[in-house]
Amino acid sequence: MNILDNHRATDELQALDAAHHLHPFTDTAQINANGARVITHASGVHLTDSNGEKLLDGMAGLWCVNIGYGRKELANAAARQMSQLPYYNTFFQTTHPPVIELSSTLARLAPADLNRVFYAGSGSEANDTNIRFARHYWASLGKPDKSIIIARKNGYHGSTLGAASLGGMSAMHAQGGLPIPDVEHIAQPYWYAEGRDNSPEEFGIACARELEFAIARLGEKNVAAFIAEPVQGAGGVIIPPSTYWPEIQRICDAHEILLIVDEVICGFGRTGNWFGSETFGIRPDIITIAKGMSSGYLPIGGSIIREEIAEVFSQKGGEFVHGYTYSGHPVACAVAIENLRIMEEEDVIATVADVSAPYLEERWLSLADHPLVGEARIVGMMGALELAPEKSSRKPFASDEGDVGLICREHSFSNGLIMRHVGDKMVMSPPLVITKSEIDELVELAHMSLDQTYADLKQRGMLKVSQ
Ligand code: PXG
Repeated sequence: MNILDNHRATDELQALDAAHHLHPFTDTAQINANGARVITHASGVHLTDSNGEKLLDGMAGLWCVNIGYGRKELANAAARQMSQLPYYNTFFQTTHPPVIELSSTLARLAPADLNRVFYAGSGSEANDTNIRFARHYWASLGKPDKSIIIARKNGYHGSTLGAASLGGMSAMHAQGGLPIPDVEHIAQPYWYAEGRDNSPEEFGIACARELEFAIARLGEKNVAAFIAEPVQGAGGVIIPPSTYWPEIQRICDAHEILLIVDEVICGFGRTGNWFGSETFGIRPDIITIAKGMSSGYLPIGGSIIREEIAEVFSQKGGEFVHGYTYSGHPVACAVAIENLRIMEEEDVIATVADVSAPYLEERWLSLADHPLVGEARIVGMMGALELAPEKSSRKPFASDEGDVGLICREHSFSNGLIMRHVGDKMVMSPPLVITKSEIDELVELAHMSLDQTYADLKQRGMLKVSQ
């Protein structure tokens, strides 16, 4: 039997899935009525479903399969480590070679003096660590009142209680009594939707100044940290105006607060450098990492902390009463090491910066000419299209937000392209190893999906502007 065909028939799989599996970020009634799409294998940038249909994965899984699917070296690294030491913890004065190797590799690759790594199983867990770390850091310096974390509306930092509180997704806060205490949210630098008559540059400064106003309002003595993604991914690939990050950096330098940069999506090449912080000239105190670190082959996340801060923390903090069973899991570490080795050996980042990202940019931005597209934007290998009822007014559709995006997403899936919709924005973030001809395929399928969506909207009378 072919190992790849070792599964039940599609309808049987769907019925069992509906009966026993609850999906994340999913309306259960809806998925069970439609039947989930069953993905059975993958290679390079393509997925195959249980009916043998091939899909171009324009999302790299969930923004994570940076080196593409089917890399045997990663499977072999996992198998080797599983045979030698499948598990041991890093609590109680113990360690193991893979976690040591990975930590020193990350310290070498991470910006400047980010040198010490605390591991988690995911980006969410790592951001929970960051909350506890930042608060305990200030407490150990005799400033226990510094506990407020300032974050942003429409930011995404994960799904655990702490990380979802840092996130600024109102739909998430509405379920389960969030946010936790001492988290404040300021405006996001989303010029297209919120910039009104300001130029992007003016708007970038105005949004950044909200941080300074928040620090003044809350009292610097009460603020522990500011957290933000270099580019908001799940929020819809919101690329800040060029003025934003320099002003944020100035404010963080001028005040005694930690700057936590969530690199879970932007890290490991997505923006054309190893880290988004390099692309935007940010000097973080802590970065959150996950996803691309292992190209998603195994779950692993972490926080990389600036040497000086980690040193103070180690000298004054005593025991940090925090950790996960799988902090520094040896097999996940071995896979991450192999993933990073391949990225370095194959010069993945340089190829992105010099070849793939410029080509994807040229092709992606050409979609801005489509009558349904109000704006096309891209940085590195992540981009968005603002679907709009009229070309240049930046006004939304009269229909509920997300209705149009969903229609386009469905067309895209039927055409064999995985794009995600965030409201009425289409976003893409393909594996970094996508070739030029695969980029052509992606953009042509996206174009076709836009045409079909446009025809649908016309037919249904949905090309109406919100009043
Ligand atoms: N920070 C950022 C910036 C993220 O994008 C997390 C933290 C949380 O990581 P974990 O590993 O706990 O999921 C993320 C995750 C989407 C989508 O649909 C995005 C994420 C996760 C799931 C879905 O865009 N980002």
